[in-house]
Amino acid sequence: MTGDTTPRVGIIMGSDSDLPVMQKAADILDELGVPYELTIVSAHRTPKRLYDYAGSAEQRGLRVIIAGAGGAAHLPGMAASMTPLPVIGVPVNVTALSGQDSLLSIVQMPAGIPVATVAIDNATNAGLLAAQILGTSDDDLRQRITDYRKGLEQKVLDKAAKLEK
Ligand code: RP5
Repeated sequence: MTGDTTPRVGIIMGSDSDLPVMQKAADILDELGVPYELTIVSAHRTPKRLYDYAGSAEQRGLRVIIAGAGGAAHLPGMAASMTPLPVIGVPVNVTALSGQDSLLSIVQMPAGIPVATVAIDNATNAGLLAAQILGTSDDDLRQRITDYRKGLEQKVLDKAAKLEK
Protein backbone atom coordinates (compact mmCIF):
# COMPACT_ATOMS: atom_id res chain seq x y z
CA MET A 1 0.00 0.00 0.00
CA THR A 2 3.07 2.29 0.13
CA GLY A 3 2.59 5.34 -2.12
CA ASP A 4 -1.14 4.71 -2.43
CA THR A 5 -2.99 7.91 -1.57
CA THR A 6 -6.50 6.45 -1.79
CA PRO A 7 -8.17 7.01 1.59
CA ARG A 8 -8.36 3.64 3.36
CA VAL A 9 -9.83 4.97 6.61
CA GLY A 10 -13.00 7.01 6.79
CA ILE A 11 -13.27 9.19 9.90
CA ILE A 12 -16.80 10.38 10.53
CA MET A 13 -18.31 12.28 13.43
CA GLY A 14 -21.79 13.34 14.37
CA SER A 15 -21.00 17.03 14.70
CA ASP A 16 -18.19 19.52 14.30
CA SER A 17 -18.28 19.72 18.10
CA ASP A 18 -16.70 16.23 18.07
CA LEU A 19 -13.70 17.43 16.05
CA PRO A 20 -11.33 18.25 18.93
CA VAL A 21 -11.60 14.59 19.97
CA MET A 22 -11.74 13.02 16.52
CA GLN A 23 -8.79 15.04 15.24
CA LYS A 24 -6.60 12.76 17.34
CA ALA A 25 -7.48 9.81 15.05
CA ALA A 26 -6.47 11.89 12.05
CA ASP A 27 -3.23 12.95 13.76
CA ILE A 28 -2.05 9.41 14.46
CA LEU A 29 -2.96 8.29 10.94
CA ASP A 30 -0.92 11.22 9.60
CA GLU A 31 1.98 10.15 11.80
CA LEU A 32 1.76 6.58 10.48
CA GLY A 33 1.33 7.64 6.85
CA VAL A 34 -2.14 6.19 6.44
CA PRO A 35 -4.39 8.00 3.93
CA TYR A 36 -7.79 8.87 5.36
CA GLU A 37 -10.81 11.06 4.74
CA LEU A 38 -12.67 12.99 7.42
CA THR A 39 -16.16 14.45 7.46
CA ILE A 40 -19.33 15.05 9.45
CA VAL A 41 -22.17 12.54 9.15
CA SER A 42 -25.02 12.68 11.65
CA ALA A 43 -27.15 9.60 12.23
CA HIS A 44 -30.02 11.75 13.49
CA ARG A 45 -29.71 15.00 11.52
CA THR A 46 -28.49 13.58 8.18
CA PRO A 47 -29.70 9.96 8.01
CA LYS A 48 -29.70 9.87 4.20
CA ARG A 49 -26.09 11.11 4.16
CA LEU A 50 -25.17 8.30 6.55
CA TYR A 51 -26.87 5.76 4.30
CA ASP A 52 -25.01 7.08 1.26
CA TYR A 53 -21.65 7.30 3.08
CA ALA A 54 -21.67 3.86 4.66
CA GLY A 55 -23.32 2.24 1.68
CA SER A 56 -20.60 3.46 -0.71
CA ALA A 57 -17.60 3.16 1.63
CA GLU A 58 -16.38 -0.26 0.50
CA GLN A 59 -16.74 0.54 -3.19
CA ARG A 60 -14.89 3.85 -2.74
CA GLY A 61 -11.85 1.99 -1.39
CA LEU A 62 -12.23 2.51 2.34
CA ARG A 63 -11.21 -0.47 4.46
CA VAL A 64 -11.99 0.76 7.98
CA ILE A 65 -14.43 3.33 9.34
CA ILE A 66 -13.85 5.28 12.54
CA ALA A 67 -17.08 6.82 13.82
CA GLY A 68 -17.27 9.17 16.78
CA ALA A 69 -20.37 10.59 18.43
CA GLY A 70 -21.59 11.79 21.77
CA GLY A 71 -24.82 11.38 23.75
CA ALA A 72 -27.26 9.04 22.02
CA ALA A 73 -24.41 7.86 19.82
CA HIS A 74 -26.05 5.87 17.06
CA LEU A 75 -23.59 6.79 14.30
CA PRO A 76 -21.09 3.92 14.72
CA GLY A 77 -23.70 1.19 15.04
CA MET A 78 -25.82 2.44 12.16
CA ALA A 79 -22.75 2.78 9.96
CA ALA A 80 -21.76 -0.78 10.90
CA SER A 81 -25.20 -2.01 9.89
CA MET A 82 -24.71 -0.67 6.36
CA THR A 83 -21.21 -1.88 5.47
CA PRO A 84 -19.14 -5.07 5.78
CA LEU A 85 -16.10 -2.93 6.69
CA PRO A 86 -14.92 -2.95 10.31
CA VAL A 87 -16.24 0.03 12.27
CA ILE A 88 -14.40 1.46 15.26
CA GLY A 89 -16.55 3.54 17.58
CA VAL A 90 -15.31 6.48 19.61
CA PRO A 91 -17.56 7.56 22.49
CA VAL A 92 -17.30 11.35 22.80
CA ASN A 93 -17.80 13.13 26.11
CA VAL A 94 -20.25 15.95 25.37
CA THR A 95 -23.14 15.69 27.82
CA ALA A 96 -23.79 15.85 31.55
CA LEU A 97 -23.26 12.07 31.59
CA SER A 98 -19.54 12.49 30.81
CA GLY A 99 -19.49 10.14 27.83
CA GLN A 100 -20.96 7.15 29.68
CA ASP A 101 -24.13 7.54 27.62
CA SER A 102 -22.15 7.49 24.40
CA LEU A 103 -19.98 4.57 25.53
CA LEU A 104 -22.98 2.38 26.32
CA SER A 105 -24.80 3.43 23.14
CA ILE A 106 -21.81 2.36 21.05
CA VAL A 107 -20.59 -0.74 22.85
CA GLN A 108 -23.91 -2.52 23.38
CA MET A 109 -24.36 -3.78 19.82
CA PRO A 110 -26.51 -6.82 19.13
CA ALA A 111 -24.75 -10.03 18.05
CA GLY A 112 -24.11 -9.96 14.32
CA ILE A 113 -23.22 -6.28 13.89
CA PRO A 114 -20.05 -5.54 15.89
CA VAL A 115 -18.51 -2.16 16.60
CA ALA A 116 -14.99 -2.16 18.05
CA THR A 117 -15.32 0.41 20.81
CA VAL A 118 -12.43 2.37 22.29
CA ALA A 119 -12.36 4.33 25.54
CA ILE A 120 -14.22 7.62 25.95
CA ASP A 121 -12.50 10.34 23.90
CA ASN A 122 -9.65 7.99 22.93
CA ALA A 123 -9.65 8.63 19.19
CA THR A 124 -5.89 8.02 19.16
CA ASN A 125 -6.54 4.36 19.87
CA ALA A 126 -9.19 4.27 17.16
CA GLY A 127 -6.63 5.53 14.67
CA LEU A 128 -4.05 3.04 15.88
CA LEU A 129 -6.51 0.16 15.69
CA ALA A 130 -7.47 1.17 12.15
CA ALA A 131 -3.78 1.24 11.22
CA GLN A 132 -3.24 -2.17 12.80
CA ILE A 133 -6.14 -3.61 10.80
CA LEU A 134 -4.63 -2.22 7.59
CA GLY A 135 -1.21 -3.38 8.76
CA THR A 136 -2.26 -7.02 8.64
CA SER A 137 -1.75 -6.80 4.87
CA ASP A 138 0.94 -4.09 4.74
CA ASP A 139 4.43 -4.97 6.01
CA ASP A 140 5.71 -1.37 5.85
CA LEU A 141 2.81 -0.04 7.89
CA ARG A 142 3.26 -2.83 10.43
CA GLN A 143 6.89 -1.77 10.80
CA ARG A 144 5.86 1.86 11.34
CA ILE A 145 3.45 0.74 14.07
CA THR A 146 6.25 -1.25 15.70
CA ASP A 147 8.51 1.82 15.53
CA TYR A 148 5.76 3.98 17.06
CA ARG A 149 5.55 1.55 19.98
CA LYS A 150 9.31 1.60 20.40
CA GLY A 151 9.00 5.38 20.66
CA LEU A 152 6.41 5.00 23.44
CA GLU A 153 8.71 2.60 25.25
CA GLN A 154 11.65 4.95 24.94
CA LYS A 155 9.64 7.86 26.37
CA VAL A 156 8.84 5.82 29.49
CA LEU A 157 12.46 4.72 29.84
CA ASP A 158 13.65 8.33 29.50
CA LYS A 159 11.19 9.51 32.17
CA ALA A 160 12.21 6.66 34.48
CA ALA A 161 15.89 7.52 34.02
CA LYS A 162 15.18 11.17 34.94
CA LEU A 163 13.12 10.16 37.97
CA GLU A 164 15.38 7.49 39.41
CA LYS A 165 17.65 8.31 42.32
C1 RP5 B 1 -24.08 13.94 18.62
O1 RP5 B 1 -24.59 14.97 19.38
C2 RP5 B 1 -22.78 14.48 18.08
O2 RP5 B 1 -21.92 13.42 17.79
C3 RP5 B 1 -22.28 15.33 19.19
O3 RP5 B 1 -21.36 14.61 19.99
C4 RP5 B 1 -23.52 15.64 20.00
C5 RP5 B 1 -23.82 17.10 20.09
O4 RP5 B 1 -23.85 17.68 18.82
P1 RP5 B 1 -23.98 19.24 18.64
O5 RP5 B 1 -25.30 19.64 19.25
O6 RP5 B 1 -22.80 19.86 19.34
O7 RP5 B 1 -23.94 19.50 17.16
O8 RP5 B 1 -24.93 13.58 17.59
